[in-house]
Amino acid sequence: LLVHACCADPISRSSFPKGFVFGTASAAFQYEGAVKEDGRGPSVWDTFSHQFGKIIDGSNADIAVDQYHRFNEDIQLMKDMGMDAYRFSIAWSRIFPNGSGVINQAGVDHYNKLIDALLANGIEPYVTLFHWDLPQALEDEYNGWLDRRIIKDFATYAETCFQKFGDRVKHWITFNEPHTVAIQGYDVGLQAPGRCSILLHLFCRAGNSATEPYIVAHNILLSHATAADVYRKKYQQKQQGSIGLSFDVMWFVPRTNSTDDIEATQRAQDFQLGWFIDPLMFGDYPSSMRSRVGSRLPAFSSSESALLKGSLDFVGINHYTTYYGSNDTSNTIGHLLNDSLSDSGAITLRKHSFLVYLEVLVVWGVWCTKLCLLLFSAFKDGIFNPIGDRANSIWLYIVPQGMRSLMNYIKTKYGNPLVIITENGMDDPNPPLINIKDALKDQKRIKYHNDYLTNLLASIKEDGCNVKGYFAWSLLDNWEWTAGYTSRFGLYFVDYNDNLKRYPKDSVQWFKNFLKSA
Ligand code: BGP
Repeated sequence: LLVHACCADPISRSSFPKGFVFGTASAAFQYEGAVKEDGRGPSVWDTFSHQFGKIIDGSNADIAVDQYHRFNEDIQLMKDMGMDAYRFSIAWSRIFPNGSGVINQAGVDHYNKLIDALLANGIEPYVTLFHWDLPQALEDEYNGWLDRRIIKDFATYAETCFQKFGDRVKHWITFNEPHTVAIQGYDVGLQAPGRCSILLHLFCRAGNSATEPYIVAHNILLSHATAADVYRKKYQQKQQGSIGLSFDVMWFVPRTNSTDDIEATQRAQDFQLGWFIDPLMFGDYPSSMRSRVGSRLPAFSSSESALLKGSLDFVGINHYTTYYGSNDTSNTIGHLLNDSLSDSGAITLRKHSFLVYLEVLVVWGVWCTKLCLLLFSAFKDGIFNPIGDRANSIWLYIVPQGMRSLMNYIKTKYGNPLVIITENGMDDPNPPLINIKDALKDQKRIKYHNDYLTNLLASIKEDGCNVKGYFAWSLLDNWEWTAGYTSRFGLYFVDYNDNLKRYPKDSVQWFKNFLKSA
């Protein structure tokens, strides 16, 4: 369950195996800004963030942290810390403003410059192809991920990136957090394209929460597998790179040691990580999903299964937090809501969504029906019985041992695959709740990284888990989706009131010392 790390000794880079990679992570939409420059087409997140009430501070990412113009400056920040790598994403609509068709050379030029500058400074690029900013044109044309036509368009976009950048990019991540896309985008409707099936819920576009998340997930999985197949057949040998996907994975601990809670905890993990990784490892969805979702869960043909199976060179893990897992005895909420979050029969995943909702509600306070029902189920599960200390985001409990337990789970269940932690971090509040001087003293963040890394190290050294890299989320404070600018995950503080100046928090010095000791 929760495996505790043994060693109290201070850790440093030299405690980790040779060649272990340290970096920071980012995403195009959260960092770049410059949304109308050099021929970039709009994405679903441009549309969504400009709608009233979607983002808790009413902000958008038109400027974000302006990395489109300041990447050289930001690369110096990484270099100064001694980071080995940088994970960033390519904005699909900079390469194909309409999602498909004619390539936008100015977009290609931009990423060439970024990649070249990273390499010139000794920083290895890790590139995500899809970090949520789907070209709006594809949403308009055929409803984006809901339509199988997306598979071909994604594969063409991915292949274009392999062709243009693969001589220098050796680590490809096809998708960031497909589980988040399916649930937040198509079940609860909190993220783009904001679809869900409760029409009274003022927040979302009409959708069907009981079916759409599964269709979207299915098409994302097939898009990954198709792109990975193209990479392996045409580029991998020549370019000598690898291809993986980043999963969002919380760790779950049974609330009690009753069989019901233990089984529900496993189901929660099946409906989170298993939903996406099982098809890529074993060729099909977990059996608990197949039996509980029934005909609403799309099926893979045998050739699709073969394409999916083994299509990961590495497993990217975005891990932030741990939750209790508990059985949903009555499932009343599930029957009322008729959504995919009820299918697991575990309250666990719903509670996470509820906490994200609550965060949004604090500012806008209007979204009603679904919220009340989520509230009821979260109370049933005891939201005021947190599993750990909290960061700023109320969904983010700090439970470092969850990292070690999760690594062991992956090792045992999936045959010790190569794992890279592609995100891990915590946020502070935004001024005026905290002033800049205090924000720079981020001892809590230092402890967070130290303790999560200690547990990661124990999983490698003592348990034999095959982990080869760690990326902190995030290099800079940035535009955090629904939370807008209210949540600060950066190692560097960004002053949104003064020309986006970057200031090192104490955690920068901590990482510097940690990384120096090679
Ligand atoms: C992950 C995303 C990141 C980042 C992070 C912080 O799920 O991959 O893009 O945003 O979460 O969480 P949030 O922005 O939801 O507060």
